[in-house]
Amino acid sequence: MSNSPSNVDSYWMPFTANRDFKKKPRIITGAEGHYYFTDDGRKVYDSFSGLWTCGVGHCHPKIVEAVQKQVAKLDYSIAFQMGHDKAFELAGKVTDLAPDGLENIFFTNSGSESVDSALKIALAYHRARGEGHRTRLIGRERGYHGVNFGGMSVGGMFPNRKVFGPSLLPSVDHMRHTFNLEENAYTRGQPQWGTHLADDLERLCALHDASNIAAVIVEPVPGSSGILPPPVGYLERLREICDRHGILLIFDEVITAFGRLGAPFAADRFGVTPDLMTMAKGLTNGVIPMGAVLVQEKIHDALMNGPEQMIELFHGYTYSGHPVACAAALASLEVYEEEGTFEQARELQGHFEDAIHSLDDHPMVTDVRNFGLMGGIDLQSREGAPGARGMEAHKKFFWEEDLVVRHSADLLQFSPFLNSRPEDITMTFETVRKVLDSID
Ligand code: PXG
Ligand code: PLP
Repeated sequence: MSNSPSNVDSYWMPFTANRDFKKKPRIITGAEGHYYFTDDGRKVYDSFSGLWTCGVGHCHPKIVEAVQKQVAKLDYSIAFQMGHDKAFELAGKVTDLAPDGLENIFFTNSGSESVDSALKIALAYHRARGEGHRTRLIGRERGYHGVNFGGMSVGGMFPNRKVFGPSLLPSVDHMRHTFNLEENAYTRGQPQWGTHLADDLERLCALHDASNIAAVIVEPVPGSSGILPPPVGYLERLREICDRHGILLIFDEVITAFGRLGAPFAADRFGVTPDLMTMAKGLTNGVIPMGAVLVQEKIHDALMNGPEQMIELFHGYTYSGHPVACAAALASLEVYEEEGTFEQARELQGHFEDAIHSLDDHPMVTDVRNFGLMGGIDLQSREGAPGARGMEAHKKFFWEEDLVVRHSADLLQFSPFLNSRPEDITMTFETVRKVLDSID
């Protein structure tokens, strides 16, 4: 019996070329460890660990069991004016893992919600301190902060913004991105060139007056827009400028949190602690949707004012701290600790770097970038047909090589499992070469 869906018309798929996809659907029906199973009976290697989500592999038995137990014990628990045990336990565990100072956590259901929550908390914090004039938010070109209105506004990916022009938040500006092919092509890890680009924040402080700026949000390593490791010293300089001007620094760690850079958080890896940090994806190993915002204690405490019977922050989601998501997150954190996942990722990064840079000399490749277990390969676009080469490669990987490779236009992205077998990383990039050799 076929496992293929009988009707593919109704489902409007996210960030997908729907019409093209539905001509020949690529359907997943199961997963285990490092593989997906397809409706035509194949086993396919996942080189993107979900969507940067499933660091320890799919259907990890310990996480599956925790979810099964929790859903049978407490399915949902009213989130407002009531609490349940698992949410408090998880809040303690994540804040223990986080860099010092980040002592409070607000739960959401996704990265996009985490970003919008963080921006709102930043605005509320300044207002509570009598600095309500700090309303401007600063993002960065080529930043991706999800698709809700706040995240889209501070984000800097033009295709995501193009259609929504005047409806974006008004009081936003953007720093320049740090991508520069002339200076940094084929860099392994962090580029040496580009530290001075952090001074773009000083330019915006002068233009808008720093006293009007609430927060700066950046991904420590921008992911969706192409894996752009920060120039050496760049994040440190951003931190220093924010401190000088009383501006909150938000790290969007939706991709980088929970081991992707071989440390619990990018903040640990770079030795730079933000005032707020967003996370999602790896919080539950992708098993149940969940996100969160970690905040410095001073931010939380500044908002704990007014009459005690009053709500301090008018913000929250029906599913904030959902019991099943909390159970998945608690089990994931246990697995990360028991299996030494972050250390495993750290040990793999040298091999991953060598493997991905084996494509440096390919004539179709214009740049290769990597940091931790994040990697990107830019393909030269076909004349007049941007994205065509990336799409053709993606389909060949899937149909002919039993490999899922994420692509965004002509960028190939890689997010190997944090517990990958080195030979699978080697296989991935050998297959990339084979496929690039076979297309025009
Ligand atoms: N911030 C960052 C830094 C992200 O990477 C989001 C926010 C939004 O999270 P949600 O859970 O609302 O999707 C993300 C999500 C890709 C890719 O191919 C990246 C994301 C999502 C889908 C694809 O790089 N990141
Ligand atoms: N829309 C309506 C009509 C609602 O009642 C609610 C929540 O009660 C929402 C949107 C927000 O949903 P959520 O809390 O899941 O984000």
